Amino acid sequence: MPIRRPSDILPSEITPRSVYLNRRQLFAGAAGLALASGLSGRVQAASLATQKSPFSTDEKLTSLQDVTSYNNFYEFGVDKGAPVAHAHTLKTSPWTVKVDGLVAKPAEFSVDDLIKGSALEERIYRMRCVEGWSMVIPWDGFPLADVLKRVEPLGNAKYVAFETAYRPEEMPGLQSMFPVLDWPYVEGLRLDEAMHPLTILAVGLYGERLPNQNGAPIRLVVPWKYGFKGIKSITRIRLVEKQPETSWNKQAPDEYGFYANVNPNVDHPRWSQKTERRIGEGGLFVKRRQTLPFNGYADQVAQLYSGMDLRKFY
Ligand SMILES: Nc1nc2c(c(=O)[nH]1)N[C@H]1C(S)=C(S)[C@@H](COP(=O)(O)O)O[C@H]1N2
Ligand SMILES: [Mo]
Repeated sequence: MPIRRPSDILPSEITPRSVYLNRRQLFAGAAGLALASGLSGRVQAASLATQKSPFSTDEKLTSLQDVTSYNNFYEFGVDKGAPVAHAHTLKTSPWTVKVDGLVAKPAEFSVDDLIKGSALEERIYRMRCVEGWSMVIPWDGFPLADVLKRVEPLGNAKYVAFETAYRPEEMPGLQSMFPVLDWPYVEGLRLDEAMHPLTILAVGLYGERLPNQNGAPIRLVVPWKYGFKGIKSITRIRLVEKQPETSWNKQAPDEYGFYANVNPNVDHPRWSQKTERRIGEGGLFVKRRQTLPFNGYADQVAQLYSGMDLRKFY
């Protein structure tokens, strides 16, 4: 998609402030809490100006409270509450992302420059974790393709490899004597998956810069794949020829494949993937939802896998 200059953006496309009043109050509250408890949690003053996207779902949003307090980010502990409790120790500014490997123009981008140089979009995506829960999150970001095009991939580049920061002094989960994963966290996509317009690098959610627990300052979002593909706090993106290793595939290859497309018909060896629990829909009588192939994005992405046996390439 062509990048539009700010002058091309219709006022109606910019998220109205009133819509996010509650959100802003919540963020302000979070900042106040962090101050009161003597933490260095910092909330960016400037909101992100984002255009609406035709790729957004109109489903009910998961609350900011749930999106920012029920997380997986093993660098800060394995409990869902560990990231919000501990991720404030990660220093997210300044931050650069090195983009290199099989490219004509390797580069190191600062996140601030990436934000200034791109037309940010709000992408409201359904997210589905392999553990069986889902959320609807309003991300702010831009297509990964925009960044990849800037470095000019060479003809033999077939995959994209991603790496999270490795900082034991800022990430308590890396200090453990019995590491849960082989650090740093790594992920990968096929080049066509990486170039797909649905694939974004997110720098914010609910119109504000990403909270640390959600992968600040920049993380991957691939809405048709299980959550673990959405690698957080990225420092390096590499174009490569061979399928790169991924953290969860290394950890348990029979449970987590390279593709990890959301698929109700391929069970995890220890549980079914047919249904999901939408976070925030509590109560005894709330039914689990049916999980959709490709998390409901089949119309846009199924053709990427035509001719592939998705039971074998799970
Ligand atoms: N670096 C890193 N990225 C990560 C993880 C992690 O442990 N470390 N967990 C993944 C998993 S399993 C999920 S479900 C999503 C959760 O993203 P969220 O907390 O923003 O909802 O982040 C993914 N990205
Ligand atoms: Mo996950």
